[in-house]
Amino acid sequence: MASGMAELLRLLLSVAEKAANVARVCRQEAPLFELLVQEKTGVDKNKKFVQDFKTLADVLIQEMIRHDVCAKFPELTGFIHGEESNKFKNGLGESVIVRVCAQEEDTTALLAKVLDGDQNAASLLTKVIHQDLQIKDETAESLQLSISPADVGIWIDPIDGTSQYIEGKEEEEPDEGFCPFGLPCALVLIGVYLRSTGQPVMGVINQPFNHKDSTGKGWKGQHLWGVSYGEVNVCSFKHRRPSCPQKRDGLSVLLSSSEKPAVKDALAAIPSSSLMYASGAGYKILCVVQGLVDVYVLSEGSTFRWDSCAPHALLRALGGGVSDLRECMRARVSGNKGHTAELTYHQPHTESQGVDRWANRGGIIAYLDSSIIDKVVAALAGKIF
Ligand code: 2IP
Ligand code: CA
Repeated sequence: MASGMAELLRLLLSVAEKAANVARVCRQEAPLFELLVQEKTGVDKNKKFVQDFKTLADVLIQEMIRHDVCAKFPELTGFIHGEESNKFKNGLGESVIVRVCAQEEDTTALLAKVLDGDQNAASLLTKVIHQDLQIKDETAESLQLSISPADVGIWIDPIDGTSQYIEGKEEEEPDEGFCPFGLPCALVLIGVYLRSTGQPVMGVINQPFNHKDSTGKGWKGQHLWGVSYGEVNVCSFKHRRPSCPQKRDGLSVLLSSSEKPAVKDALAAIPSSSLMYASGAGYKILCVVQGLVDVYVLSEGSTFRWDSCAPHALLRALGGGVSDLRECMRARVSGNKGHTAELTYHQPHTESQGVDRWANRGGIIAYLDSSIIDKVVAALAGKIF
């Protein structure tokens, strides 16, 4: 079954590119853009649909990935998870289950029903969803892994950094640097984990808005992937030395702008550390993957398995990882220094309800070099949790 995982990777690269096309089309085509940015206020609040169009875009991407993957790999049915529920209510109060149909016209009809009869918007979306798109990548195609698609499960975050996507600030990513906010922070994340151990083994990241095209109006994206299983560690991103200008000497730490002041103060007290901020959980891990910062630290349980699975696989392929911050701190207290407490992706917190079952609730620490864990944990000891 060696080629099964290579085939799966090729399919995930293609379907992530289709997802990026949906994300771009929703901002580029006027009828969709109007729906995307509509503010639901006052009397108009429930006139259109009960859920937002942005949620529909998310669900649609998720269902498209599910549809395309299950069509080729039926053994993955029931093992593809995402954040969104596909049950919708339209303006007439009718319940519609959003799914991608075998025939294009059936998908259009179904979407028109969710979109309160807006045929134009429905067919614009359907066209992208049903396009046949193949991404070619020689390295990906020559992969040999001793596991098969029947051994894995998938986490999808259709659009991570939704607020940046909706706000749409047109920052371009600087050469060898990162954007603190704006469209480049929005990412499509598809992570693959091993059903038996929960270890992330494959990740595809598509950044739909990486740089402007030659007309200056549209956007071009980029994708990255990584595979880490057994002896095979391959990442499409290659590090260039010396690293970027934003990465200074000392320890560069990337945080959410909403991080607790106590955490910021404790990390700022590490000799020659510098704190930086960016939007999007996936984007922050991607900055670590690209070596633009040394570490991403988050003290809250505000990210979920779908946020971290894909970029975690890329970090592992490069020798790094993503760990549970609280577990790392506990390990230090109990003298178990060096225990990395890496996140796994197969088991829910059974005592929790809804999305909290899949929260990365001890916070996270993402690194290329695991010796950084000790420095961060020592600085935070006694200050949080
Ligand atoms: C969000 C998104 C946010 C992030 C949050 C994620 O996912 O990545 O940007 O917060 O943790 O759950 P922050 O930017 O402060 O790190 P989504 O956009 O899919 O809701
Ligand atoms: Ca997310």
